[in-house]
Amino acid sequence: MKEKGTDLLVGDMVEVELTNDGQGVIENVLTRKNRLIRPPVANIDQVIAFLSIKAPPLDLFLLDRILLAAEGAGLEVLICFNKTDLLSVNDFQNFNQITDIYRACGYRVFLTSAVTDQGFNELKSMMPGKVCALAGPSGAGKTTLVNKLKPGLGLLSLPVSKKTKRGRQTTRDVSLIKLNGDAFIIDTPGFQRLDLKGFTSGNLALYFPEMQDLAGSCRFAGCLHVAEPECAVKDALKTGKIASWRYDHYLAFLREIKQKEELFLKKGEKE
Ligand SMILES: Nc1nc2c(ncn2[C@@H]2O[C@H](COP(=O)(O)OP(=O)(O)OP(=O)(O)O)[C@@H](O)[C@H]2O)c(=O)[nH]1
Ligand SMILES: [Mg+2]
Ligand SMILES: [Zn+2]
Repeated sequence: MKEKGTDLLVGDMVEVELTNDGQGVIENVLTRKNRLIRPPVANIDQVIAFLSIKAPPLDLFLLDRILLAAEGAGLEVLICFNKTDLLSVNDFQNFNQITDIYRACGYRVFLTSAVTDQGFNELKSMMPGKVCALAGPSGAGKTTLVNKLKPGLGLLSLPVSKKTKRGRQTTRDVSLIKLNGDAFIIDTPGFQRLDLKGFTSGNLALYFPEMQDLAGSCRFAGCLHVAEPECAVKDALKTGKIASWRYDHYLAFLREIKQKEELFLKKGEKE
């Protein structure tokens, strides 16, 4: 099939004109209901933030970025922590605190293992009637999951590097796969970096579910929850209602967004 124009994403709905040789030409790309920059997909119903707990090590900074990107695009997002088989009993206790925090934020959290099959059916039960896109670092086990969902598919999956315990960027393309019934899953290349687009320093906290409701209780309207007095978010941090790493990530994202805003202003001054 030949494409007309280049800005096509997996998940795009298109109108195709059939040609005499049984092929087709894309005549029109229909308006997208949503899109993500990374993974580059369109018209999805659900993002599955898919990370391994070990090998590669759990990266909560990346997880919070994925959650933010999904929330920013107005998408439902699930969290899947994979490779639970690699956890010791002690590890599990620490890890439970992490899952509790995300659940308290309102996220649905799944613990899975391709080795023991833990959580597989629960995760699968979230897919009917939806187009789900996997998003997470290389080596987390995304393709392994897709191969389990559709036996016989045989997508390439490779062990993580013994030396670095990181993935090897095995999947290079985005592929949409039809599962039984009306479920679709999108396998995607793993990534480590994810730019924040479409957020402002003023609206960032609205995308952190645990901060959303508190923001109205801060003394100052427009409080950014950094050093302002009588800040409800900072109070919640002190009493442990907000997890320290979530707040630290908020501050890091805020710095990043502010830098972009300052650059934008400087550019505006020059013009
Ligand atoms: N122990 C363990 N290993 C797993 C699990 N799931 C996947 N793996 C292994 O992890 C390695 C990486 O899996 P992939 O499915 O290729 O990872 P990926 O997320 O698709 O990686 P990229 O395509 O590079 O983004 C493979 O050796 C898998 O067999 C799991 O639940 N437990
Ligand atoms: Mg893969
Ligand atoms: Zn505040």
